[in-house]
Amino acid sequence: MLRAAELALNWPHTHPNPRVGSVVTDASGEVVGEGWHRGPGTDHAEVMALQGAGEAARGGTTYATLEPCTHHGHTPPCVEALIAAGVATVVIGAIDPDDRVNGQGVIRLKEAGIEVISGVEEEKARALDPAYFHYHETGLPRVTLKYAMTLDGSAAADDGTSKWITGETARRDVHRLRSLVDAVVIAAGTLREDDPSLDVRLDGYTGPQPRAVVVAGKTPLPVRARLWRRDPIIVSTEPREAPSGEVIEVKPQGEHPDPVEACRALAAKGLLHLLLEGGPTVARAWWRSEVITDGVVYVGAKIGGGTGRAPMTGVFGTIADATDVEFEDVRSVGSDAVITFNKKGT
Ligand code: AOF
Ligand code: ZN
Repeated sequence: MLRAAELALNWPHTHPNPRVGSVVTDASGEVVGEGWHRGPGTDHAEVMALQGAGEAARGGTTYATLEPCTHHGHTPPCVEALIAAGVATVVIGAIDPDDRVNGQGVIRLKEAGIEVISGVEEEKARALDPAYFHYHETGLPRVTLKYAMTLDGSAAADDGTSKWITGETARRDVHRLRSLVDAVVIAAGTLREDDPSLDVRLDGYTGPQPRAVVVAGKTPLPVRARLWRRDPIIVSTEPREAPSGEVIEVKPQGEHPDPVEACRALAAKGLLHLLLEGGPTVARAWWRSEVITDGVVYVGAKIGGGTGRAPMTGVFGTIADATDVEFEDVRSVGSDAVITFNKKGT
């Protein structure tokens, strides 16, 4: 199962489909096939592994990090492939939360006389693709908040400048983060002020680029911006023209798009994992709407010493109202530090 989990990450860009890995052993327990999913329209992991195994799968065991599917989607059901291959035992990591499957896979395999063992390394299996599970359980995407700040908690200088809080290595790490999400989200203010590209610029990177998403209130969008080359999605509270890409309209919360509605609309487009890159107003609105599930904070080895501008500005209410989060990882990147956290219960 641990090998299957490793295989699942061979191609992390599967959304809206899940990352899934699979290993097939023959009747003597020897590995005879390995597979992983590569996104909509391609073979499911078990099918790829069974193809590698051929006749050797008969009487053996198939391991899959996700419950084999029972429905005809882009491809035929995996349970039928497992039954046809004469597999004796199927070992499953996590139950598939997709309504079309959700336990049906286990039932169908058992009905066919196959021994099923489920919940093996379940936590690891779910951790392969937290966004997929979060989406099917809540209808919302995983939203990772990212920002950089100085050691004394400032995201911008007194004159408003905010570039180069961290060094080169940390900035490269952001590109690695972007390569693992479906979309990078900013507010229209950041589009105007920073003119970002929001793409992955890493040597040798050949994977897909994340979609660029701009959350826009009532103010006009810039006519010229690098982002127009990337066909962004504009999430807007009203109909508007954009030089490229597409506009999706969602109901407002005050002046801005309602964060929950914006998230729902983006997830419905298959964007199950969003990286929220700012600025502070959108970060605060999305945090208060409780759509943010986790975060990555780069801490520059610098002290500002000014009045500065905090990433989201202060505590909402009193200090006792601050939300507790769980630090998942704290590590150095070059001369800076990066902290990844999960909001409790997500
Ligand atoms: C598996 N193994 O490797 C994957 C599964 O429309 P389709 O055919 O691409 O199906 C997408 C759904 O199939 C997805 O939501 C999930 O329920 C299941 N994905 N199942 O047994 C796999 N990728
Ligand atoms: Zn399948």
